[in-house]
Amino acid sequence: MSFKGLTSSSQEKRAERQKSLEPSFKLVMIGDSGVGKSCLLEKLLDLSSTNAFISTIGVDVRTHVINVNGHAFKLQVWDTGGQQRYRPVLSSCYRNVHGIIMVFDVTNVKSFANLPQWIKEVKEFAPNQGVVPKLLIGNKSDLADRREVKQEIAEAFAKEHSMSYIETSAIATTNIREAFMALLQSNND
Ligand SMILES: Nc1nc2c(ncn2[C@@H]2O[C@H](COP(=O)(O)OP(=O)(O)OP(=O)(O)O)[C@@H](O)[C@H]2O)c(=O)[nH]1
Ligand SMILES: [Mg+2]
Repeated sequence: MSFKGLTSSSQEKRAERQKSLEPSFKLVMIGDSGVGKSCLLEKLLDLSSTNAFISTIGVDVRTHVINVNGHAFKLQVWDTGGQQRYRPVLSSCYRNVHGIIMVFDVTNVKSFANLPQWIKEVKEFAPNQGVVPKLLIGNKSDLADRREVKQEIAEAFAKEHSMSYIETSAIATTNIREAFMALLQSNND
């Protein structure tokens, strides 16, 4: 099959370039609906966003090339819908995963209180979860006056569950690249 407008030699070059980007790196983002998973990913990928809440239906898979310590990684991010009704679909997302990003909203204590349930699902469905790097993100750090979860509490929780912890804001664009890089680097060590 040929791509319209591409000669076979440019197709070969394209294939070569793709190969040189190995290894590809699969990440799964999970967490309650509305915590900001899609917004964080949109900001990482520099996609224009209206910041409107368009709840993800099922799973949205996006690819991106990111440079870590001089290595280009082909990143594949599975942005999952946090609504309860999509949970049955999620079990198949964890196959061959290289990193798990769990997101809660620092202004919504319920999204923090639900983390043990997410951890339980990861344990159940991610066969390699014992060795795969995991990152906990406390998002919406820009809403300081509405904070319901203290940073120290979230940090202690993350430590207890062998996860790194970082606070981000998809709106103020704080720590987003840093968060993804931290996970990629821990896999590249
Ligand atoms: N103030 C503030 N609002 C945010 C931030 N991140 C996301 N939001 C808002 O939160 C709402 C939900 O964001 P989404 O990214 O769609 O949430 P989600 O986690 O993908 O939700 P599901 O797809 O249903 O699982 C949107 O209205 C965003 O504008 C943030 O860092 N700060
Ligand atoms: Mg979403």
